[in-house]
Order: sequence, then C-alpha cells, then structure tokens
Amino acid sequence: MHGYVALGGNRPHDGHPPEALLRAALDAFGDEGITLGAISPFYRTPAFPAGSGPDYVNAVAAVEWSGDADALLAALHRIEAGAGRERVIRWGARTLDLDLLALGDLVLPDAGHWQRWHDLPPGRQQTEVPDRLILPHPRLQDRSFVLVPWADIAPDWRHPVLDRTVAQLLAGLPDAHLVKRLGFT
Ligand code: A4P
Ligand code: MG
Repeated sequence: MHGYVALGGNRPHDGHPPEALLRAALDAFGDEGITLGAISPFYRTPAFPAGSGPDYVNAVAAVEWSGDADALLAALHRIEAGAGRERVIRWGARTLDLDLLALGDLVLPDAGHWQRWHDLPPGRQQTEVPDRLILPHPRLQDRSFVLVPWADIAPDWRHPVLDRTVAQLLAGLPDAHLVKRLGFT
C-alpha cells in the first residue's frame, strides 16, 4: 500500500545534526522492509509551539508497505529508537520523530474515533496522547511543516475524510512562509 511518512528532528544525537539523522532514518527504511518512493527536500521550520525549542528539520517521504498499518508504525518506532529517541516531554525537543501521515485510504481506528481526535481542542492536544494508531494523522491539516514538504512530492493526494488535497489544505494555512527550504537535500 502507498503511504506517507513525516520526518522531523531538532536535537543532535551522538554528534549528528538533525539533517544527518533524517538521512540515516531514510537509509534504514529498506532494512525494515519499507520501500522508499519520492523524498521531499529538507526544510528548516520554527518549533511548534512557538518558542518550545530550536528550529526543526522536516521532510516527507512516500513509501510502499505490504504489511498492516500497525506493523509499519512499529517499524518506524524502531528506526526512531535507533536515532536515540526518548519519549520524555510531549512536543519536546526530539532527535527524530517519524509520524505516519496516511496509508492508502485507511481511516483508523474508525471514522468516529478519527473525528474525535481531529476535533480535540488545542488545549488538550498537548496532553492527550493516542494509545493506538490514528490515520490519517489527526493534525496533518494544521501543520505547514508537514504540508509544505508533502506538497513538493504529492500535491494531489486527497484526504479520505476531509476530501481536500494536500495543496488545498496547505492553501488554508497562514504560516507556510516560515518554512524554509534548506540549500541541500
Ligand atoms: N500515534 C497515533 N497515530 C499516529 C500516527 N499516525 N503516526 C501514536 C505516529 N504516531 C501515531 O506519538 C504519540 C503516540 O501517538 C504514539 O504512541 C503513537 O503510537 P509519539 O511520536 O510518541 O509522540 P510525539 O511525537 O510527541 O507526538 P506526535 O503526535 O507525533 O507529536 P507531534 O504532534 O507530531 O509533534 N515543530 C516543528 N517545526 N516540526 C516538527 O516536526 N514536531 C512535533 C511533534 C512538535 N513540534 C514540531 C514538530
Ligand atoms: Mg510522533
């Protein structure tokens, strides 16, 4: 099945800066049986929430996966662990965050639960952590650090619930200009 993974990091690990950790993560996809498709350029993006830490490096990659969605998330978590990821503070600085944005047209765990996570008020988004996979990622439509790189590789991907394309979702965001393409990829 065709899917998309968001990569982000804003803290070095073992002397490697975030862009090197993102590149190493992409190299590790194959070892986990994840076939890499298009990779967006890397972007430098201000940390969200504003002032919460150093700038991030963000990118989005297209993938092909033949197993189920939970197995793909488990593989992504193993790659995060390889980059020294520790889950300490939600939305705190991290060496590597791999979020599964979408896999095919899957809506998980079901339409009702997806809607609940989508509708979560901003104040509770930082404290409530899902204990199972939510697809499409419930915050993707809010985030220029996801939508800008995604639009480079798949502007026409259509959200199965919101029924809008990546390009259309991005057009609704006011802060896309803060996301700066790095001079190399
Ligand atoms: N989970 C459920 N659905 C998914 C999914 N589609 N993809 C579960 C990935 N994980 C999913 O995730 C918390 C739990 O969500 C996991 O148990 C997983 O099973 P996590 O990765 O442990 O925690 P997190 O990274 O703190 O949460 P999350 O939701 O990934 O954080 P965010 O909301 O992605 O925020 N600013 C900039 N500029 N760039 C960034 O990349 N990233 C974050 C992380 C904050 N600010 C940022 C950036
Ligand atoms: Mg994450």
